[in-house]
Amino acid sequence: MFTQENCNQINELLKNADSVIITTHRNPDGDALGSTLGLKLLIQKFYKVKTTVMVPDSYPTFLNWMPHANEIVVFDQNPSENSAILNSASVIFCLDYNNPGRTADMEVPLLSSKAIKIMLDHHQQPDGFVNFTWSDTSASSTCEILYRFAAQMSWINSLDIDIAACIYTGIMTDTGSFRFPVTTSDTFRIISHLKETGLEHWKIHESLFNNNSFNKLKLWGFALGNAMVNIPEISTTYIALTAESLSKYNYKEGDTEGLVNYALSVEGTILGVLLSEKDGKVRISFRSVGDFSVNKLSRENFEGGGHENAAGGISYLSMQDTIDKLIAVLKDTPALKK
Ligand SMILES: [Mn+2]
Repeated sequence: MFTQENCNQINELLKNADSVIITTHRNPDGDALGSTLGLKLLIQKFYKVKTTVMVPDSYPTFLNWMPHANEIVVFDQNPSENSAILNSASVIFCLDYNNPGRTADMEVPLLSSKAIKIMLDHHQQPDGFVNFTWSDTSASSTCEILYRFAAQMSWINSLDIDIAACIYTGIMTDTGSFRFPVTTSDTFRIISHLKETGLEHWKIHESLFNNNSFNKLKLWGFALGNAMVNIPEISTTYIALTAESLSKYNYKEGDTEGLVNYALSVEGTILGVLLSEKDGKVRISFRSVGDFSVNKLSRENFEGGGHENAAGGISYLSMQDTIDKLIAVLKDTPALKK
């Protein structure tokens, strides 16, 4: 958390800033958008400063309904203009990531900007590229940290239904609908407060989960029926989606969100992996149960990281070479052997 002095400094910064940019990681998810939009709405309640949410690349359409989502600036739609906006910002918030590499092409302008940088995050091993760091790896989500930050800034009695919807979305999605062990009694106390604003939480579940496109479900059918491989000797199940199969089902950003959990749900599986090929790279999602660290696996082999049981990575090899490399690494991993 921050000291009271940190909060006083941040208050002064926001009072005197010309512009505030709120950033998050590439492939933004519910926690990324919930925390950035929620913070924007909070800042707008208390300060006059122009505040913009900027994401590295486009976000999934199932998050289109989020309050003020239509005002989000997508960095890669106009990199030169958006680099200039980052460059001239007074304050940049870094939400739901702790390593500038997680912002893809936004990394260079982000690092070169002279703005004061403030991190709120719950991923492992934060990088020291910011001026203020609130890193809590035990927090369920960045939205839960945002709530605590708002409480410390004395903003919390001004929660309204839109801010509550943003914070709820991040906590709910990052806890797997309050299922994962990171969900604590404090998490539920926060939800209770959010409900007091009049929040209709069921509408959020409807928007997120009963909103599948026909193509997406056909893609999931193909993924489970034809592209999933179980290797019991190493307690691993993976799903590999080539660029060709993604395009056959008219893939849209976010269509494979949550698919990796089906790989993990296979009986006896400790490691579930989703590999998807896009723009000549293979993006990898890892999920594990128990004390097998996918953060370590991804950091050491696939230029990524995240949490102990959920992490992302990338490979510049072909799909088949990536799978071969993955299996070779896992074969030497005693924790996965039967
Ligand atoms: Mn998160």
